[in-house]
Amino acid sequence: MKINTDHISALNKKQEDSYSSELDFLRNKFSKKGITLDEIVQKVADFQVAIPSWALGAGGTRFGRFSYGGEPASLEQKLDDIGVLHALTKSAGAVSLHIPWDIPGDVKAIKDVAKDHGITFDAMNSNTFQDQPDAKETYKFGSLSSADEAAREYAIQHNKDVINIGKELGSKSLTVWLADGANFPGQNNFQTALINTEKSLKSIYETMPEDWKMFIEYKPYEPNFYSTVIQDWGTSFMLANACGERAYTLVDLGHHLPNTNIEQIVATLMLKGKLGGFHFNDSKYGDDDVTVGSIKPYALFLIFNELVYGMENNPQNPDFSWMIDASHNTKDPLEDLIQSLEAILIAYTQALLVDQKALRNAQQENDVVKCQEILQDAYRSDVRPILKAAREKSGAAVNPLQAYRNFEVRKQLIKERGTKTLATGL
Ligand SMILES: [Mn+2]
Repeated sequence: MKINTDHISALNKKQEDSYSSELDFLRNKFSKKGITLDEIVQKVADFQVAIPSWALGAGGTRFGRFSYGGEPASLEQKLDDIGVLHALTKSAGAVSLHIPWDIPGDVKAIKDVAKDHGITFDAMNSNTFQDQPDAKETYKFGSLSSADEAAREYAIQHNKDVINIGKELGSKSLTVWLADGANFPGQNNFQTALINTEKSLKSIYETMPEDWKMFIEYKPYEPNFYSTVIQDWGTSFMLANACGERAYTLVDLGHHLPNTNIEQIVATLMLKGKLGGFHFNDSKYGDDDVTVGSIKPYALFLIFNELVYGMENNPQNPDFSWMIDASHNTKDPLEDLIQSLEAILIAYTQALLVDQKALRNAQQENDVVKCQEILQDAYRSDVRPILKAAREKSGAAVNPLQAYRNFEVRKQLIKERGTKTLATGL
């Protein structure tokens, strides 16, 4: 399945008039504040988010998984799905692979498929949270942190193997998310587990090519319910510093305890030049699989406000690896990803509209009320016309979800692949 660009432009033509007056309204409103809308449209058009290879099948919970017709059954088909997303949105130009779920059989063929869709290979993800059928050691009681040296070495070697696969594909980074921890008090020695983890990460870091980065992801709980070895940003930051310059913290929106001030974490890490990766999702209670922006859009905006500030003021921080990290089983995964991209771009655009100069002045004057007004003036602007203009500019569908339904993509995929295919992954 490939989206025909002529079909996209034909569909766009029908909608040209529908947003131009709204765009003019925004242009006038923000030009009075010295904000140039055309620059913002360009920034939005340039913004790219990686799609994880595991988000294209029906996701699920540990209680059940309800399949969706036309799921991709191979890595090629996963890339084809991202190709559809990228053609419709022009903002999904990268894939983040998960090993061993997506080991490419024929590297050259995979690279050709990706190139054909305009997709690059973003961070590689290792997996030491489940045993594979042919596993020589078990991760049941931990991997990089394990008290068992053989299990640790096995997990280290797996990460090195992932780097080697990534090197062939042209990836430049490795994301390590460690499920290691304890389910019961007394199960682990906290200090030993941390020492082991640091040693293991250093060993992986040392074999990374010079132009690679390592992202260390944290999570407070799950799958372990008493403690996680890398439980918070502080632990990740400490480990990244121990490894070296090219090791960074990765923030996943869903990996925080309720009400954590994530925007402050983002600001602190960027000041220190140590925020490398970013995973989008949302949560109401403690999950991390709900569509980004569907529960807490204002929090997402506040986080983006710090990200935008950091991108403009913290040259010490590298460019980000952005990725969507969510997958649920009650939506068509491609529609869910289109909604995710929309939410991300809306929050990003709103943050770009914050009158930074006025905000600095109001902060300097301790005008608390004005500070809040400035933020909310940006947040409460309907920025969707800007997204539409950005998409039109980059050749994407002005309304990707509508185009997806109009082209009957899912129906086509079911016709091509059948109703019983299963994507590899969770
Ligand atoms: Mn994540």
